[in-house]
Amino acid sequence: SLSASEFHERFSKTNTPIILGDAWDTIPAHLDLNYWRENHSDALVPLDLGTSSERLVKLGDYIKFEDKEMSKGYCRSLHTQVKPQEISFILTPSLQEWFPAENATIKFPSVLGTNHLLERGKSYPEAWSRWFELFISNRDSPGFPFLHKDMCATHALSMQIQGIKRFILFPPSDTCFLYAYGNTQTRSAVPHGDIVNFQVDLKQFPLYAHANIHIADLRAGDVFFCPSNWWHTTTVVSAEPSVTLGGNYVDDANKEEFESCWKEYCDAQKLVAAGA
Ligand SMILES: O=C(O)CCC(=O)C(=O)O
Ligand SMILES: [Fe+2]
Repeated sequence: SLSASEFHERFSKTNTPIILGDAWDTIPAHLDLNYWRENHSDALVPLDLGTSSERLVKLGDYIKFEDKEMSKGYCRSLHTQVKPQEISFILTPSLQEWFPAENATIKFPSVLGTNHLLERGKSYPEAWSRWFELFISNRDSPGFPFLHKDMCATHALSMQIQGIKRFILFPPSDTCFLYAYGNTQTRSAVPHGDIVNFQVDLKQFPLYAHANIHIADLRAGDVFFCPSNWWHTTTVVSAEPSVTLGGNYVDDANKEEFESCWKEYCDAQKLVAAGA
């Protein structure tokens, strides 16, 4: 029953994560495992197998969850056709690349307000105007492989279709405790597996002791708002496999920071293209 303006005032403007429970009327509830099995069994999807290896498999084979090796993989936002060195130039969200017709039917939840990525005539990829990602895994998969924050200060949303997915989160002010690395400083060196098992080695990562961990268990029918610059990683905690539709967007609260990050990103790409 929350209105878009109430959502904006209470959660978006204050950059506060929130689970909107029992939001079935807002999410594409039909996209459960049965649907994927019945309609897209032969489609090839990428599985993240950890330690930088991945493999294309038939979706129907994977979601039987019978093959031990395959079951340890995470079907997530990787690319099926693009070579790794091209990824940063293409920036097509996974659902759009794997299942464009399904992607076209998904609606941005109206409670989240105005999504500025829908505006045309901007330099960022048109594909971002329908920025949805498909995530499927079960408890045998370690989950999203690293603690990170999403690019260009975008907000993230997750629509939980089936199973229970655990988000582990840290506020932006914890960045100094999370051992950020990489060109954009958006990944944490603290191992994902140790975070989700609450076993981080404090001798190796002493500052982690000061971090403020938050846990959000998403149940089927939930919509989760992960505000810009919040660090997050995930794992599945239900016996039932998990199906999540994720996405990223920009509203009034993060527009300015998004635009400045996007400009910086484009400038960096120009340098890379010039051989820097
Ligand atoms: O649903 C998940 O595993 C989280 C995905 C995520 O954080 C991302 O794709 O950036
Ligand atoms: Fe993310």
